[in-house]
Amino acid sequence: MDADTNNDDQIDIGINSSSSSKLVLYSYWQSSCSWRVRFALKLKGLIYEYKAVDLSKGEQFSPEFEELNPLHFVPVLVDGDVVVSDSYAILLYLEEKYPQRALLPAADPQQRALNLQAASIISSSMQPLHMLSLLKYIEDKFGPDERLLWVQTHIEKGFLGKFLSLTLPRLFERGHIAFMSNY
Ligand SMILES: N[C@@H](CCC(=O)N[C@@H](CS)C(=O)NCC(=O)O)C(=O)O
Repeated sequence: MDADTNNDDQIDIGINSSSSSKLVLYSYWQSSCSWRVRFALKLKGLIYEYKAVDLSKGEQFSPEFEELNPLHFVPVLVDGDVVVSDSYAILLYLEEKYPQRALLPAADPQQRALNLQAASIISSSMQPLHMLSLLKYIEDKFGPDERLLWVQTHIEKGFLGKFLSLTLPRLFERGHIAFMSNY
């Protein structure tokens, strides 16, 4: 695992720079789950250390990383003594611990629910069907053509579904929702 500094993500105003906790994000550049968290950290102006876990080299299976997430998935956020894995949980943790620049609309339960619905569709109903370990399993069992077909089918199904393709863009256009569902 490389411990490198991601300057791009750290140029912000650093709202947590005076706090005692130090944020560390275990991430991989091709991981959409990790990007969700990176966007949120950036938006909230939080400074953090970026630790790359190279999934292509199997670094998610290292003993050091297994201590943090026995499921071997990035992202993992470490905030002092607190360790949170799973992007959805990390977003909600950040929202509660660092409420500045909210990810969710403040008051309206319906708008909050729509945001959570969009985030949940992507993180629970779509992305798990494309994770590296699953695609490797499909390729090993059925070959590379089946792997490609599987990915295309499920990405199209998710993005062409009525909620993400019609309802959500309409709400964005009208300025009704533009928060957590952006990620
Ligand atoms: N539900 C988890 C899923 C995490 C996940 O699937 N991470 C992928 C990268 S986006 C991963 O680490 N894959 C490693 C593997 O499949 O071996 C989240 O949203 O964080």
